[in-house]
Amino acid sequence: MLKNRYHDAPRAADFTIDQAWESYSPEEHDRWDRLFRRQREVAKGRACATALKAMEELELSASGIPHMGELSDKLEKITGWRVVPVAELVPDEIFFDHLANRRFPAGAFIRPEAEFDYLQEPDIFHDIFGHVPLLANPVFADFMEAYGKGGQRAMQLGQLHNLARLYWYTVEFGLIREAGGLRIYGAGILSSPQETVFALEDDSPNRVAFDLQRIMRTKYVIDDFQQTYFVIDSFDALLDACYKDFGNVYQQVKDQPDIEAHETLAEDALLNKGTLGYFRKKASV
Ligand code: HBI
Ligand code: FE
Repeated sequence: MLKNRYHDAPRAADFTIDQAWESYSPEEHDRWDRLFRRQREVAKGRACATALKAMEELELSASGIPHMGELSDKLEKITGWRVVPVAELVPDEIFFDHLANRRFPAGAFIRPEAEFDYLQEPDIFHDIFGHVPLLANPVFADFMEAYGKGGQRAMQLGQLHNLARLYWYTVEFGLIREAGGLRIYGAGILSSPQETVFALEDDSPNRVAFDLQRIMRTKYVIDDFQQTYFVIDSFDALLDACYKDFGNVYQQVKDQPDIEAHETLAEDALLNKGTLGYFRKKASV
C-alpha cells in the first residue's frame, strides 16, 4: 500500500488522527474541487434522491477539502453520526467499533494526481462524497450502526467474510429502485464517474433483487467494475431484511457453495434493462 502523508501521524488507540486541515495544500484543495465538480455532474439523474438531497443538506461543495469536525457538526444534528479522520484502512474490530458508535472513519488523505480516476484505498473523496451523504438518512444511519454491531458479532462467530460481502454489495456497490428507475446508493459507485455510468447503463452486469443469503454467498472482485449489482426497494426494506440476529443466517449459508461474482442462479429475480427502464424478468433458464 502506497504510504500517504498521514501514514506516520500520531494516532489514538481507536486509530483516529488529527486531520490537520490547515496542512492541505492548494493543489490538494483544487484536486478535491475537480473530483467534486466532475462527480456531481455524473451523479445527477443517477445517484439516489437520498444522496443528492443530503449533499445539499450537508453543504458538500467544490470549495476545498471539507473540515471533518465542521461536517460532523452538521451531520450529528441530523442522525447523530460523526466523521472521524484516520490515516488508512483500520483493523476490522476498530472499524466495527466506530460504526457501532455512529462514527464513520474517513481517510484524511486525498488521492495523488496519478490516481485521480481510481485508487484502491478509500481516500477522503471516496469516504466523504461516497459514504457520508447516506449517513444523513435516518434509516440508513440505523443500518450502518447495526452493521457495526453485526461486525463485532460476526468476528466472534468467524463469519466475517459473509458480512463483508453484505457491506460490499450494499454500502459500497448497492443500487436502489426508485419510481424513475434504478439509482445508485453504494459509495464505491458514487465516487467513481466510470462505474456510476456502467452500473446503471451497461448491459453486461447482472442486476439482481436483494436477497440476504444470496449476497452472503456471493464473491466479489475489488479491482474492477462489479459483475453483479444487488437492488433494494428501499432503505427500510434493507434495514428490515438485516435487522435480525444473523446467527442462523450464517448457519444456513455455511454449508452452501459460494457463488462466483459473474454467476446468476435460476431463482434470481433478475432486473434487466427494458423499454420501460427496468423491470423484473424471470431468470432465463
Ligand atoms: N477501515 N478506514 C477504513 N475504512 C473502511 O472502509 C474499512 C476499514 N477497515 C475494514 C473495512 N473497511 C472492511 O474490511 C469492512 O468490511 C470490515
Ligand atoms: Fe468505502
